[in-house]
Amino acid sequence: MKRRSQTVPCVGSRSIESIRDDFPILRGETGRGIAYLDNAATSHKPAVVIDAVRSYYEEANSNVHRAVHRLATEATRRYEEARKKIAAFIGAPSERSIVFTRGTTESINLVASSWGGEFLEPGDVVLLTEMEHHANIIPWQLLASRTGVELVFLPFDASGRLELDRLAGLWSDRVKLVSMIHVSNVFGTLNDIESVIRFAHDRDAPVLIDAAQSVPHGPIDVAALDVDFLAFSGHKMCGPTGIGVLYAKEELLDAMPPYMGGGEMIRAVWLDRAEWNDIPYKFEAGTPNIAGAVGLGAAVDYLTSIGMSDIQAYERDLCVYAIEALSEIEGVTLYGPPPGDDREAVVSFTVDGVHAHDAAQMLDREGVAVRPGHHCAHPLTRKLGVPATVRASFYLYSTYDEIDRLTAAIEKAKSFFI
Ligand code: C6P
Repeated sequence: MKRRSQTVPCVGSRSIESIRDDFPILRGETGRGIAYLDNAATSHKPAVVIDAVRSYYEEANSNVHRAVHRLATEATRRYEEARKKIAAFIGAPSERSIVFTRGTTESINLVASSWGGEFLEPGDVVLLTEMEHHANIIPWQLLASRTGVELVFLPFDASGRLELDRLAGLWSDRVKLVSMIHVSNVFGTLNDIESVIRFAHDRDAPVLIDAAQSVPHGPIDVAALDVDFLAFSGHKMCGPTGIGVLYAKEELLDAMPPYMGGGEMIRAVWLDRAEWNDIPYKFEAGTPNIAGAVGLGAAVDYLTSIGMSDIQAYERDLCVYAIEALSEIEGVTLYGPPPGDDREAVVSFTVDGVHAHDAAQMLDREGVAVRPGHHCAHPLTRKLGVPATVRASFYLYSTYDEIDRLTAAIEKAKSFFI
C-alpha cells in the first residue's frame, strides 16, 4: 500500500469531492469516466467561471471603453474589475501593469517585439535556459534574426535542475535581459527565480519570467520578487482560453512602443501620425477578449477562495504519491527532480519498449488522459535523448485514485506491448 498523506483528501478546508463538484465537466459521465491528468496543457473550468462568462453575454454584452450607454458601462466595469482582481492576485502594485493578451505566448512575443525591438542592439545578449517552452525561445530567435541580438542558454543537469552555478560564467556585460521559465512544463522543476532576479538586477539586466506553469499552482508576488515582466495564461488556471496576462513594471511599459496598432491603443490620430493611449491600453489594440477577461477574473476569485498555498501543498502531496507509484513500475524512467520544495506536480516519464504516443493512446483507452510528445520543449527532450515523454500533470481537483488508474493503465499498456 502506497503512502497517502491524507485519508480524506482536502485542499485547505475543502474536500476534493466538494471541489470536484464545482466543475461541471467532473460531475457527470466525463468526470467519472476520464482521469484528466493533462492539466499542464489546460485546466477544467469551474461553474463560477462558466457562469461569469454566460452572465457577461446575457446581461452586459457590449464593447468596452467606447460608448456611454449602460451596457457599455457595465461591460467596461466588469472588464476593468477583472484587471484589478488579477493585479491583486499576483501582488502587482497597480492594475496599470496588467496587459491583457491572448496568453503566455502573446505576452512574451509582445516583450520580444516591443521592448526587444526598441532597446536591444546587435551583439546584445538575451539569456534563456535550455528548459524553455518554445513560447520563450522562438520570439527571441525571431528577434535575433531581425536585429543581430544573440541568445545564450543556461543548461540544466541530469536531475532536470538549472545549473545556476554556471550563470556567472555565462554572464557578460552584453547580457541585457534574462528570460526564463518558472516551473518547467516537462520536469516540474520550480526554478530559483529569486536568485536569478537578484543576480541580473545587480548587473542592471531586467528579467522576464514565463509563469505559465507557476501562477496557476501557487502563490506569487511580483512586487516582492521585483520581477520586471511576468507572463501567464488564463486557461491553465481555471479561466477561459484566449485570455492571458503580461505583467510589467509601469516604467517599462511606459517606455515601450506599441506592439500592435489599431483602435483603443491611441489617444489621437492624424493622417500622418498618432499619439498613444496610456498604459495598459497602449498594448490592447482592437476589441479585447472581454468575456475571457471577465472569466479570468472569476477564476482568480475562485482560486483565491480555495487558497493558493493550500493548492500548492495538495498538488505536492499528489506529486510525491505519483512519483512513488510510478517508480515502483519496472521499466518506467522518470525525468525531473525528486519530490521536494523545488518540484511541482508535473511528472514526465517513459516506459521501456513503449513509444510515448502508443502509451498515451493505451492510457486513453483506459480512460486516463495524459500528454505524450516533446511538450513544445524540443531542445529539452533532444538533450534528454528521448523522442517523447508521457506527461501526467495535476491540479486542485486531481485525486489519488486517478493516479492509481494511471499506474494500472501503464501496467496494462506494458503487458500489451512487451
Ligand atoms: N504549455 C503544455 O502542454 P499558451 O499556449 O500561450 O497558453 O502557453 C504557452 C506556454 C508557455 N510556457 C510554458 C511553460 C507552457 O507550459 C506553455 C503551454 C502547454 O505544456 C501547451 S504547449
